[in-house]
Amino acid sequence: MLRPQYTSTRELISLDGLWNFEIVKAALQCEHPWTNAISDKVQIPVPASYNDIFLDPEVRNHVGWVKYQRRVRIPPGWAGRRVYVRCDAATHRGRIYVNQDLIIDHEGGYTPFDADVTDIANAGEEFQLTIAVSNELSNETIPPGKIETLPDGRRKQTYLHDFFNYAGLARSVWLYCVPTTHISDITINTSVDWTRSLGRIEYQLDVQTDDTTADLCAKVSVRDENGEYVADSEGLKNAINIPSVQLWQPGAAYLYKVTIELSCKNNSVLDVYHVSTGVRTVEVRGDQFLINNKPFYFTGFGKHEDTPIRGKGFDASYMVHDFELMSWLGANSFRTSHYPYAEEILDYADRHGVVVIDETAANHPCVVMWSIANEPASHEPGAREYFAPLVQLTRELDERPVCFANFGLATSEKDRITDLFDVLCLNRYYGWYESCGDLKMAESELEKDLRGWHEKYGKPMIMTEYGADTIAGLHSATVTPWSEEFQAQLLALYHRVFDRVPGVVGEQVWSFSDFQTSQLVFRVDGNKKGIFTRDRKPKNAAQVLRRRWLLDGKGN
Ligand code: GCB
Repeated sequence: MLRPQYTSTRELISLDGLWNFEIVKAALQCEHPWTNAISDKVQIPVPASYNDIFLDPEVRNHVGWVKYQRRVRIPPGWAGRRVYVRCDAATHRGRIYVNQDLIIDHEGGYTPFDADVTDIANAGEEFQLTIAVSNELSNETIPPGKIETLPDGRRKQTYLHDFFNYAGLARSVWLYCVPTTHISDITINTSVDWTRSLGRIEYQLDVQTDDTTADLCAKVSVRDENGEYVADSEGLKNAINIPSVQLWQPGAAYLYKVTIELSCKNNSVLDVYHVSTGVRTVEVRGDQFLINNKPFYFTGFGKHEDTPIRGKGFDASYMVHDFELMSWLGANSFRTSHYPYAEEILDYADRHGVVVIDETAANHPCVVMWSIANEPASHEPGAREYFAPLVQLTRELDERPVCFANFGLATSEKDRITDLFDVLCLNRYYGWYESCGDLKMAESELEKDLRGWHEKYGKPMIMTEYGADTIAGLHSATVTPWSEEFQAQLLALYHRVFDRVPGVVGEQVWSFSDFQTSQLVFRVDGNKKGIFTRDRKPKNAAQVLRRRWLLDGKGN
């Protein structure tokens, strides 16, 4: 599925802005008339999670469906093309209605979906667009959860993951059109012939057409960052060689612009689409992680999409500022914990040479590895049977290394699945959840743990979570959990161990910034393990990281 794009053959209109909004009351859940016009007395911004926009706890803690609605006009010039409404995400389930008709029902709160409205709405006319969104989590959703009915009849969503169940239209909504015969998917793989400094872009196009007799062909051309022609090729599937290739490097991104022109043989161009791509290689060799044939050391964070008021709503200002803060510390990477992020964020990482461990399929040069689970019960019977086919499927779909984030209970003796993966990712909280405040014990336990994994598997290891909750402004000259000094001391301890143990190829602190969670006695207005506060002010520990990553050059 391709993202909508404005090209010489395609157009798009942003539907972001204020929409009419309504909470669907639980009692009406089933028979509610979904498509009634919603009053404009309550309006809500898109993109944003709805929970923190209003002050009413009934909205914040609502369990079930809400409705977003607005009127949309299809431009008259779009007659004869295919027209779609595209939702970049509806957390966790979304239904798109055009006037009275349900067009699509999509499950999965962090992935996009399209509704084809061509045969329902006419060019030049207006229609009522309703998007119903449900935030319910069950044992069949990702992430999972459970709904309880309280004695007073209210429904309560409970869940085990440690981030607030933000919901709604947190990413953009679009109206777009494509030619009836159009490029529907593009797969790009890149490789390098090191002896000849030759880059290679292999591509494959999928096409959708109503005309089964059409004799289609494609021209694919590559331009460099200055817009200069580099090479081209023909056919729906082929490869293009790039002499004296400029590699996409961590910290020094280089993106080629690939232009795909679909046409009928001997006829004019039918469709045009552009893809920015980088040429780079990724390989696991022994206990090393190589990018472009050179050992790479990950520095950075596990992140969340989380900001005040907007919740998980995409915000370009926060995005750019977050990347600025990461670069200020010398961080070279992050993990998209614990769900697929907005595509805009991966685009930005592509453009700025930031390396990503991604939790979903999206083809970006910045993505060097797939993480297919966070802290599963990999020590329990059945774990292997569950994960083996998933790893196999991931490998069939893409050639990048595969990992999962292991948690403390699934020790190197008890874990049943690590041999299936390429890289060991470990989340550890010695000194915090275990031996809280005892830094001496934490240091020896951590070292023993890491050495155990290295001796058993000899694979590269990345610490994908380590850290301590810290209240900004709480200071102590003694070893005091929750203080800024404690967080700094704890990180320094982990770093000493990483530098002693062979096979450690990365450190990603949990977490980039403080973030909202469900209400629990050990969460003070959310999780406070951020190196930055929720409004992005640095805590003391930022200096420890800056010294190590930027000034001492660890990972650079
Ligand atoms: C973890 C989880 C992360 C939590 C973190 C914590 O292991 O992966 O989602 O937020 O611990 O702070 O407890």
